[in-house]
Amino acid sequence: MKRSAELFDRARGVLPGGVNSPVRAFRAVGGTPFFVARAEGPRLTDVDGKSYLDYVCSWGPLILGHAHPAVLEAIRAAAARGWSYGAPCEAEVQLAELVRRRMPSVEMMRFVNSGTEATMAAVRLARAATKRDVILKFVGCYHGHGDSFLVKAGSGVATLGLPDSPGVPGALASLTVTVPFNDVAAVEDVFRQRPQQIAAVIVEPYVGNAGFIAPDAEFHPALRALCDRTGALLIFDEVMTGFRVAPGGAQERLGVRPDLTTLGKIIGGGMPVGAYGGRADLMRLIAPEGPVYQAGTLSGNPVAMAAGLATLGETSRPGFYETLEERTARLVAGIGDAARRHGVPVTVGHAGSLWGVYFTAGPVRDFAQAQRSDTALFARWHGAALERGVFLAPSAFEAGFVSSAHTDADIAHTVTALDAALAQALGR
Ligand code: KE4
Repeated sequence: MKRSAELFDRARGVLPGGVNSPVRAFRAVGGTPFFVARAEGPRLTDVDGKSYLDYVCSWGPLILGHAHPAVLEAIRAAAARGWSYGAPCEAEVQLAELVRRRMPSVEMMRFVNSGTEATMAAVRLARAATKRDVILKFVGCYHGHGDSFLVKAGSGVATLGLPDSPGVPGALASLTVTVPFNDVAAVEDVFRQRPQQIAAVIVEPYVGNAGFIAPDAEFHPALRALCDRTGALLIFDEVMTGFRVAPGGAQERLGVRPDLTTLGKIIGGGMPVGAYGGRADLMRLIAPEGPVYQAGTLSGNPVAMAAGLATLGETSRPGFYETLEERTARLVAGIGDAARRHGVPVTVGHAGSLWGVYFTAGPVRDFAQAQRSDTALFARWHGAALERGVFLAPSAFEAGFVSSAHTDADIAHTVTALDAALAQALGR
């Protein structure tokens, strides 16, 4: 860990917390982050030469694993033709048409450079289209660092939000209402108390930013019906679930059609890409066709488009998602069996190759229940797993991922290593 430690010391002198995104600093699990020298397939190798089976996968984008040959070749070929034009290119159209084929609710879309940009633009569009200001989100769901989303629940269920970060104006936070995930009654209360005020409901269809929380069967159909009845728009934030939990994302898996969808991660294959899209009548309100402004210097970047096209192309192969889901099921079953053998209360879950583990007895239907999990045990488990060459997300409240580069042997090795890591974390 010597070289990583040296680099982390240097990094902390020039980057807040030594990182470019907070979760990477390992604050939730202790210890200090390893610095990556290279990555290939399912593995990361750090600057001290230690390799790890990677279940973070760049927080979702790398569904094919690292440095996939098809994606590498697409990036190389695109870069050789120049890597930023400031003018339209064919790849933007090709990727948009591919997204639409896989996700028919996305009749039109706009590429941006991150999931945060996508959700910010989607909420601005929803407010413009409905001429309403209030948005409803769910506790534990993360939609990027836009001011409207860094909001904590007010005291009462329907109380307007309070800033959850310095720098977020109270006036803006008060336009966001936050209720528990899976709580249809709480959503109905908000609509009853704020008739005709709700511009949009934005939701992670499967919550991947609180660990892994699956929706109740009736939850999303209820949200759809409430939005239809009240004129609010339903926004599925599929930055994490899009093309991850099914070929057409969570909306295909759940059979619910949102008005708007936000995307990111996989559609860039690891290059900076986000997107928002949905009903054409809504998207035609976006400049220059309509009055709602949104822009971006590097939006639709040709190299990023090429990476996204190559990535989605590989996921279109027959059996891709089935194999991935089967391997993920084997991983989480192995973790759950090991925890039960060690006498540890555990709740595991997955959808496609998005998965999560809580050290608490189930069910975990919302963030409050997730918070009952033993985060100290998770932190010790995370460290012991690292020692055994397995990299889990450095927080009990983050989801895990499996890529198509993870083989059956990798999964079996991981289950054995995580079993031993749990024994160590339990002091056995
Ligand atoms: P980005 O701005 O980080 O590209 O996307 C924000 C975002 C929006 N919506 C959902 C559902 C997301 O999961 C994300 C980002 N996810 C986190 C993972 N917890 C990114 C990791 C990080 O912040 O470093």
